[in-house]
Amino acid sequence: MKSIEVISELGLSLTNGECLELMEKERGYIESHIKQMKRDNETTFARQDGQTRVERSETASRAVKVSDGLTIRLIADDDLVPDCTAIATDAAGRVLASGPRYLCELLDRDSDGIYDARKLIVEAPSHGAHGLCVDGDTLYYVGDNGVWKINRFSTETAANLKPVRVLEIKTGGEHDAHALRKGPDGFWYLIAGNGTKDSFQLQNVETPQIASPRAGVIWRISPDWSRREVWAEGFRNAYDFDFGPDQTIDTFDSDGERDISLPWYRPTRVFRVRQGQDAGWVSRSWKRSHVDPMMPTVLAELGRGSPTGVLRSPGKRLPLRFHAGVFVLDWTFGRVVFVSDDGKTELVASPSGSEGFAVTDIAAASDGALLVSVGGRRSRGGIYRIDAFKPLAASRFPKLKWDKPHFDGSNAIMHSLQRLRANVAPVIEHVKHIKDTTLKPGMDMRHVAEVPMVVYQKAMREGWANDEKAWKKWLNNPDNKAFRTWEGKV
Ligand SMILES: [Ca+2]
Ligand SMILES: [Ca+2]
Repeated sequence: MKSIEVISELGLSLTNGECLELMEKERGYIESHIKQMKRDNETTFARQDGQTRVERSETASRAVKVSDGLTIRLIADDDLVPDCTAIATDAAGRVLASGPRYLCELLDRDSDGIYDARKLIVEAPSHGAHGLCVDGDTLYYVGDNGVWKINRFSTETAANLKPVRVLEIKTGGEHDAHALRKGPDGFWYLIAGNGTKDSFQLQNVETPQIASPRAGVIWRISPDWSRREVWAEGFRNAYDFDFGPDQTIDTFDSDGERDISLPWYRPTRVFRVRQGQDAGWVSRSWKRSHVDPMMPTVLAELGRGSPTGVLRSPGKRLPLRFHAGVFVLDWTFGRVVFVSDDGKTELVASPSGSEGFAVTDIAAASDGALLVSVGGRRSRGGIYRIDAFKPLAASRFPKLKWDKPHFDGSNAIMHSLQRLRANVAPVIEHVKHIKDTTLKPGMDMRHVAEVPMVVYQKAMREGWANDEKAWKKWLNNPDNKAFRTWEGKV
């Protein structure tokens, strides 16, 4: 495992990545407590570690390398945005950020492009927002077991800002509710990880496309929050999404990290999803392959990683090659990757040395540059700005077309495939029952699988129903694992 050194402002040396959580626990509590005391009076320390804010920005910016034609600059440091989990921008150019127990607006009092103070909006949510979304003068955040809204966040004084919960849903864990966005159709879209199945009872439209949702889902919710429908299902733990062309949504889902060396391992994948689709994560060690006709389009496979932020390219200002596609973030390896609509990928930013670059969220600045936050699991917080070396004139960027659904094959075919999958579901349930109740499988007459009738009929049609070799091949194929009652090689 690649490890990234994070030097905190207190001079502690911590190891990032999956072991960070364990190693850092004790240290993190003390550290965050001290930081909290420092922040309580909202004073900003212009000088730390003998360096000015500008010098610290220069050092941190040099530790990240960016792709040709781009520049990067740290614009908010750990003292302003510790352990930053989410960022958002508004049309007036405000930058909003959240982390554990803070949601704030950043201020640049001397207009040098580096934030030097912050205005606290609310001391919440406790684990830092996972979703942050501005709609006019209303700010929404996802955290503290719900979606909350704060009216007139930019004009009212902090004492008058009272968050109101508009939706109750599990948050705070790494597999709970995450990002929120307002769709081009005026509806709310909320993505939730595979730890939120208790919330499926929130679905209340008359004829939902997905009647019994599974795993991680994307919700579509009416503007007044009263009508709720699961729009897509079967994600493992995608954190963020953005709208793609023709009523699609782009998202970045996690891999099956425990199965890294096994044949059925699936890497992190960037999906382009349509309404009603199932992204194929069924259970631990069982994720469907992209060749499955029911799967969303897989725009890219990006190996190991921990997917976080997703942003449709703001287009304007950045070099032309970044105009049509989506930016995705990987927390584990500190990668910002661009995936174009035709599936080409480019590494946009990554750490140049051993400094941490644990990317958590991405937003478009009002001028079209990219803002990327770092933090997570109590690591160093910050916000970087990625800009074009020679910005293009910010004019006439084509608006995203979202008025008609994406056409991908015949609906009749999709419906019959859906029916076929529904037919197979009882067989899978039965297999689970056999597995759970059979303690010692016999050695000679071993029950190895339940074969769905549709598969047997297919074998008859294709002439291999009596071919022992062909059946062994079918049974040993990891894609058919769900039908196996005993998992050894046949
Ligand atoms: Ca400044
Ligand atoms: Ca986001």
